[in-house]
Amino acid sequence: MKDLSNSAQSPRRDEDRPGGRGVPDRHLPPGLTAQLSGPSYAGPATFAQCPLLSEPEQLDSWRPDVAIVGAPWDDSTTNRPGARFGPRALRALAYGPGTYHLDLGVEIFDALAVIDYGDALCPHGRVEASHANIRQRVGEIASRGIIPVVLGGDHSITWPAATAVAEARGWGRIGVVHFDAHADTADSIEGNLASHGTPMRRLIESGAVPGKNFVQVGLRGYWPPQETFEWMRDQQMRWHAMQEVWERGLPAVMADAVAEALEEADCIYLSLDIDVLDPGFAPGTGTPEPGGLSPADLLRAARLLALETPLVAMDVVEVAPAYDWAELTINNAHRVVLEVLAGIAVRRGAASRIVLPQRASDRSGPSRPGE
Ligand SMILES: [Mn+2]
Repeated sequence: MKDLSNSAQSPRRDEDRPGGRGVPDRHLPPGLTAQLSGPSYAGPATFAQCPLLSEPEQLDSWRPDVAIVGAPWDDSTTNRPGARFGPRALRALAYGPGTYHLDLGVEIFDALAVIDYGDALCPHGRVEASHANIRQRVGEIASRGIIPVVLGGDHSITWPAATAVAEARGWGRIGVVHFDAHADTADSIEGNLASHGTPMRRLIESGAVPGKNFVQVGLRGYWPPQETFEWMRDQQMRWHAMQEVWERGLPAVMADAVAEALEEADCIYLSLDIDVLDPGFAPGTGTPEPGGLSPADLLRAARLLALETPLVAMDVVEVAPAYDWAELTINNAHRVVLEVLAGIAVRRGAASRIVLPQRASDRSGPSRPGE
């Protein structure tokens, strides 16, 4: 059971935080602590039963390492809508058996202070207002040196979210590792510049993320068309299609992707469209494309990024619960976040306090993440 009010503090905390000094104030009323300490199907629905904060000032006093924030916007979908229900479903329906990471040997929420910062307000049909609210709420997190984990929403929310992170961490200095069945680099779709098929082009055009800093993994199927890929080549984007994953295996592809992402970027934004998974594992999404990744691969790839790159933000998008079956998609999306949180915990120093299980293939001296 995690201790909600007394998460371990990283010794680097004060240096990491602008103006961060002294002991964080992480007091929760005992009744709320009790409410958040029961089984995951009961009590207020916050992500992984983390404390709920709503005000920027509370971020200053609590000083979490990570803030979860919802972006329940799906009016930019080209096919099946419904991702507006993603954040609440991830909070309410995900199965929460515990928080000890078996492979990394880390008690995630002991090593990392994580809070739920609620949702950005997304009034229906008002894309400009909704995207502005997402940009502001993510900015409130990122500008304080806190890692935002954004729960979509359709993929258009990556435009304002990554823009806010670029503003906080360095315009043109972040790299984006983008898992998706689709490149999402169209110029416009049906005249819509803010479609869920266009956010990556907007980020490149604005200069928030240069094309060279984009690495995409998992592309497959029948979209976008050839001229879009020619534009992507002109931007010096890199991508690793499912065909390459099928031929080389994901570990080899990820080694290249990590190296490419860090070539020029100072830090990494992970953008994860759940449709990168095969629809057999993630039917609850707007634009399912057969032939995708398995959870066993995706979870380890996300973990690897958190372990081996300076990851400063992530989003998980396109979770549309109405099309889900038995919470398959919900649980996979939830676990992707847990993998990243565990990886960040180890990277930030929890590794010195844990013993990793030794692999049979590496008896002579296992290399430990964080070393
Ligand atoms: Mn996408």
